Parts: sequence; structure tokens; C-alpha cells
Amino acid sequence: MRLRICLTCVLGALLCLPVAGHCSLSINEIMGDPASDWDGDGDYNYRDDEWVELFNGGPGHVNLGEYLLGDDQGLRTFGWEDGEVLSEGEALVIYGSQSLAWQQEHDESSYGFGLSNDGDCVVLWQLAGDDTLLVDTHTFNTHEADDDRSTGRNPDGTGDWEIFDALNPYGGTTPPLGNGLPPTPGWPNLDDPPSGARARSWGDVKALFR
Ligand SMILES: [Ca+2]
Ligand SMILES: [Ca+2]
Ligand SMILES: [Ca+2]
Repeated sequence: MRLRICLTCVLGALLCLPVAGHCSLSINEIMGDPASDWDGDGDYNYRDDEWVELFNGGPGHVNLGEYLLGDDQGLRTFGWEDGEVLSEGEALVIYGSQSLAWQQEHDESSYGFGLSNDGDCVVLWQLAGDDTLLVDTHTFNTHEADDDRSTGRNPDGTGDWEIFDALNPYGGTTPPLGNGLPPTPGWPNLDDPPSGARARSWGDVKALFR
């Protein structure tokens, strides 16, 4: 797939500048340095257990087929088929293993998300005809990407970034600071998922369309 990308958007992504929200879909939480089996496949893997979460702040559902995840180096990390939707108020997690499978299926460079533990950038694009518009981007620092810490928005979708560090408390003074809350892949960041509940994954969304 060949994309025509607007210059302003490219510059924004290269600089990882914050983007004014014109869209209800946003990057909501990132796990750059997993130390656990987050994707639930039974094995820990530094690449496959990374994850990126999106949140739909509404109003209405979002057609995920119009969107593409990537980084500031031009790597495409995940996309959806047209008509696959995320409902208002819901969060969706994509694991590194899913990113890798998507890249292999679409003949992309196969690194998964490839999130550096020294800090990195995640970019969300919207496909608009032959153009690709920058929707949201977030750069995290090395102290946000330490074992099983996620960095995420508070409140969901629009808030400032904080470290969800219940599993690995951050005691430093470099912002963003920790909030003592646990990472919540596939759940709104301030929700308290019911005991035994499983994160809403891309597989769950696809199952709605089978
Ligand atoms: Ca990493
Ligand atoms: Ca795993
Ligand atoms: Ca979350």
C-alpha cells in the first residue's frame, strides 16, 4: 500500500509534536518495557508483550479501518479492515504480537511495535483518500518505559500523561510522575476492571464480526 502523506503531518510526526484533537480516537496508554506475559500467550517476550491502547472519546463509534498505527521513523505497526469499529467510551489494546502478525501479513518490516526502553514515539494516522493525516502522537521517556510501567492519559483520551506504576513504583521527580495505579490494557485508564475480567483485545473486536 502506497500512502501520500501531507508534509505538515510528517513534520509533526518526525518531531513527535502534540496534535490538536480533531478526532475522537486517541493514543491512550503505552507499555514500552513489559516484564510480564501481557498478551497472555503463556510466554514473556520483550517484543510481543509490548502494547499500545487506543480510546474512543466519542461522540459515536469510530471506523477503525480509517486508521493506522506507526512510529516517527515511517514504520507501520498496525491497521484494521474497513468497517471494524470501536464504540464510544471504549478502549482497545493491540499487543506487540498482534502488530508483528499484521506486519507479516501485509509485507511490512516485521519488528512489532519496536518500542525502545530508552524512550520512543507512537503515531496514530488517519487515512483520508490518498492522504494520511496525523491524528495523535506521543513520545515517552526512558523512566516511563521501565519494567511493567505504562504511561497513559488521565482522564482517558484527553488528559495529561501519567505513569501507571502500581507494579513498579517510580520515585523520581522527572515528569510525568507516577500515580500508583495499575496498567489497564483494553480498559479505560481509571476503570477498576472487574475481578477475572480480561482485557478487550483486537481478537474480541473481530469476534463481533464473525
Ligand atoms: Ca521495549
Ligand atoms: Ca507473551
Ligand atoms: Ca487503559
